[in-house]
Amino acid sequence: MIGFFRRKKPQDGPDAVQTRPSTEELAAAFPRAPGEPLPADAIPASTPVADEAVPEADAPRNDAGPLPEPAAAAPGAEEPEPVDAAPAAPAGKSGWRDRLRRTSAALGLAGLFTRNPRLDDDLLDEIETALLTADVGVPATTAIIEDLRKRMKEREFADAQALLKALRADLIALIAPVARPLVIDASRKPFVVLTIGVNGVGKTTTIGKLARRFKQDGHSLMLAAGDTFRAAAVAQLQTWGERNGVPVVAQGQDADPASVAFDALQSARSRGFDVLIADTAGRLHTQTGLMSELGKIRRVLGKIDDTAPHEVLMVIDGTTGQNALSQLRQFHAAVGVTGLVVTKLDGTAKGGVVFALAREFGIPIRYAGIGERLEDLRVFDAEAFVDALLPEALGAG
Ligand SMILES: Nc1nc2c(ncn2[C@@H]2O[C@H](COP(=O)(O)OP(=O)(O)O)[C@@H](O)[C@H]2O)c(=O)[nH]1
Ligand SMILES: [Mg+2]
Repeated sequence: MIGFFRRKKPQDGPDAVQTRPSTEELAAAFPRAPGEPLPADAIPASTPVADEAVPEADAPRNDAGPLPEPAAAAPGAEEPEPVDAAPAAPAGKSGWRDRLRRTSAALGLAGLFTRNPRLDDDLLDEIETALLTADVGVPATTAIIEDLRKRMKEREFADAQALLKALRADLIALIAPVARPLVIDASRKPFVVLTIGVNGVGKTTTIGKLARRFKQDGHSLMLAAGDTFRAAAVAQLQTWGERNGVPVVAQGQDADPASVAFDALQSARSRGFDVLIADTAGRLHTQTGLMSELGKIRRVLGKIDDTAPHEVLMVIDGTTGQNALSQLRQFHAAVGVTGLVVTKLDGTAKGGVVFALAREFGIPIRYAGIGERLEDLRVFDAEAFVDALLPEALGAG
């Protein structure tokens, strides 16, 4: 049978069947087919992982691979190079504002308030529509609008500008609790970051950005090429490693990702690195077999250090809108997410999903991706984010 590889998983119940696409279908789905040669300086696997150390590492690799998700797998998702032609975002709040234009435009509040609107229910309706358009989601939008309506009825606002100030405060209050930066615990050596998410969301790019950041902060670090589904994915991580002068542990394409993670942690520990960041293949949150593979990676890391991974960092593509919620729900159930990175906030009108994520899960948002360059990863800052979405005059005040 060349076409489909099917496997029935007993725990999935009688009707659950894993359907795998053929190599040809995958090649068509991923514009750059596997097969790119690995750089010669890849650090080889030092020791093969003993069977007893990885008892779960028995599933054939063919059974676990990413499928593209229409909303997330953007063309060019496999480019190892960032777009160096585009300048990095300016530092500070202006960088956020510069990059979040589309979401800001979707909110459309700047235009609304320059028209000097009347303080009435129509104004609230307009704000409600703007929040929904930017994908803030119904529950978070309703909570904000009801709060503003109540306070308007109580005559708390002198004018529309005062209401906008209250909106700003409400938006910040919604996300401030999740703006908790990632702190590398120096007593965990190495501090292990497991990076997960759907295909094409920006995991590998984010790892490259993080490597730069951690190095600048004085941490020594190592990367693990745990996306073994495509040779190109291994090469992409190695390119980021080279750019940052950071070693990459790889076993090449088709290696068991749990084995790569195990090997990398052993190596990072024996060489005394401060941080290990492990990449993984993208997977759909609906693919039960692939989701359980993440649990396996987690367990295998725990065999070397029972506190590892110290951060399960889920990367979410900000352009996916409300779909991000079901992705996070499933990944969290499978592997326990401890932190989020929301990427591509520079290219979306749907950046409001950050508010929905914050309200529904309360999981810390560690970083925001606001561009493709190494510098374009910001520690998530609730005020800077909200002010980038609202009229400038208000943000400055
Ligand atoms: N505009 C923009 N593009 C990004 C950002 N983060 C990643 N990308 C792009 O998203 C695409 C997929 O990234 P990649 O790291 O390969 O995704 P992965 O499949 O999750 O590892 C690449 O073209 C990246 O340059 C971001 O914050 N902004
Ligand atoms: Mg990747």
